[in-house]
Amino acid sequence: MSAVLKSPSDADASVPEGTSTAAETDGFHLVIDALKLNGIDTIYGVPGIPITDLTRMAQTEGLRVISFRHEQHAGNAAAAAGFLTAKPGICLTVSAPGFLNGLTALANATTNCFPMILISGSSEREIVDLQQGDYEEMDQLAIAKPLCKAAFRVLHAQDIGVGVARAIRAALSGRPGGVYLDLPAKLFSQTMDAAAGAASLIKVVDAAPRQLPAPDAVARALDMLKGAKRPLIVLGKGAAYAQVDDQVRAFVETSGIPYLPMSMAKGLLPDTHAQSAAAARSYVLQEADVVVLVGARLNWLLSHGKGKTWGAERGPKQFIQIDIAPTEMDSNVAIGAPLVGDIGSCVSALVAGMGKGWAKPPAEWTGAIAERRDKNLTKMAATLALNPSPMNFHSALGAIREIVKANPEAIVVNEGANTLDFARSIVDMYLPRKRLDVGTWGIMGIGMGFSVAAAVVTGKPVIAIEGDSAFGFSGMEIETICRYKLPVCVVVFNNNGIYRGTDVNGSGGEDVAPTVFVKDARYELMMQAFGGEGCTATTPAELTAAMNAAIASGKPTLINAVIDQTAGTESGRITSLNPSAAKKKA
Ligand code: ADP
Ligand code: TPW
Ligand code: MG
Repeated sequence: MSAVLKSPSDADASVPEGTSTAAETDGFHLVIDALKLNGIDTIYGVPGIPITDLTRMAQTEGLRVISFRHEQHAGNAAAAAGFLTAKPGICLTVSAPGFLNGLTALANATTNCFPMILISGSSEREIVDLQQGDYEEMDQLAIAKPLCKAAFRVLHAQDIGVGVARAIRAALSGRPGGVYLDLPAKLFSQTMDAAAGAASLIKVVDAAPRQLPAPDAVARALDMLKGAKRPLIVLGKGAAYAQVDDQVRAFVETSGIPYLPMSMAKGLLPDTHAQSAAAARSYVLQEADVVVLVGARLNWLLSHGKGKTWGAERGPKQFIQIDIAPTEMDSNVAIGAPLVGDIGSCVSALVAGMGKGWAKPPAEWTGAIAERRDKNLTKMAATLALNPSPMNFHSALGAIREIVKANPEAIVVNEGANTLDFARSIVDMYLPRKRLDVGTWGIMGIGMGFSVAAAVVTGKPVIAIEGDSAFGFSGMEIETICRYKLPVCVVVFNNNGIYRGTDVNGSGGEDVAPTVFVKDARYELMMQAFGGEGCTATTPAELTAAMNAAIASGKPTLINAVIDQTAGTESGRITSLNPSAAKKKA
């Protein structure tokens, strides 16, 4: 507990008559104490009025303060920290513009079900509400509300404890998400008696209560599963977030059911697991008759559970869905067996209900999957073994695949279009929560923020596999990476642009096409500018050597990996989502 202890002479000089001269605390210290009391040890943010002193004092009081170059990346770091630790990540910003810069990350965290709290300083309520033009005037609370799970404002120092506690509960309980906490400038200098201040703080007990599934819901799910001839499990990032790795594994292995990991659930079981159907994805989605969703939504990433991808012509499928959010059920297709509860409790109840004599899925099904998987893996091995010049996505990722295999504890951060899609399918993951990517929105710009958080939270090496466009959204944060000496190795897949570097200006004018960047850009020089290691790799061997050196040294490194500018496709694997022009070219 920190307090602003006033000496008698201070009191004589500055405290008005009748004011207590006992130990006092203030808004700054109450915010810091409330966070510390709740086990929060790191703040990601950008200083400025009115929170500059808050960042200084937080550092003095033993919190780690990671100061960024732009709030969006601080916010993304907080979100990734939330996903990795299941504690809310904290992003701290100044008012209006800083707040808005952090808001994209808050909305993205909410969309992805990551717990984070955006704390922003704000201007004078009296002036803001009368719209009299205060410094950085904005009604931040109203703007944040529709973009996050909950939003609170604290006006009095004695309510800081409650405000922080409510923010933590809202971020963590039920479906996790982003929370906004508005702290007006005046709050920070408000003083109160230190003992009363300490007593006003709340240590949140059981912020994410377990939620047991109803026994009849478990029985219904088991009945459905018993009748399955071609069952399939889909593991989503909710299952990774829940940190119940042993229970999830027990469910998969006891049931013997083949599973598909969504991208951030890769490694929950090693991608090399015998039951992984990832290399036969299209086949299992089409052919499965009963599907168990474990912390995965039937959104666009799973083609909404219907259509050709799901073998619609073979008739409807039956779904069992495990999720903590009851309203997720039936969001896209009928869920015949909803299992509402926390994933640990739900999968444990299923395993208990299976008992000893549970019949594994028919060999006809698992055999057909194995056959396709082996065929596809053989095909992929042949492609990865090619060594074209210039490098393409496959040959570069073939090298990275081996690096990750040798360093399974490393965290992979991944964004881009082709760079994302190829990396997701080529780079196997071996441990839970080691892959962070563009998530539910397919958002660009998470790269360096997620990398910073991954390094800060885990202390393990981070490998950021970045499209050259994707990297640009957060590239300036390599200074942050250098400043905090973080073990981050950024590999920029440099194909001269968005998707490809080959587009031409249809008008014949001098400007390059909208998707094209400066050719042969030297991204590695950016890292050198801040004292990190920077180099170019034009072959898989050079890439391997540079990555091994980066991991061995732990030094911030940027490798400019030169990729064939003709190799990519429009939007990677989601070309079909581009609207096509009704009017064809003349
Ligand atoms: P993916 O993109 O990997 O398919 P989604 O983000 O779509 O995953 O889905 C994650 C789901 O997990 C969300 O619907 C969320 O409510 C759910 N979830 C998150 N944590 C838990 C938990 N502890 N228990 C149950 N469900 C959870
Ligand atoms: C916040 C649209 C999707 S993918 C992408 C953009 C701009 C970049 C693809 O090029 P990159 O990868 O990274 O070089 P590659 O390997 O295919 O060449 N703004 C935001 N989010 C998204 N998704 C976009 C724009 C987009
Ligand atoms: Mg590119």
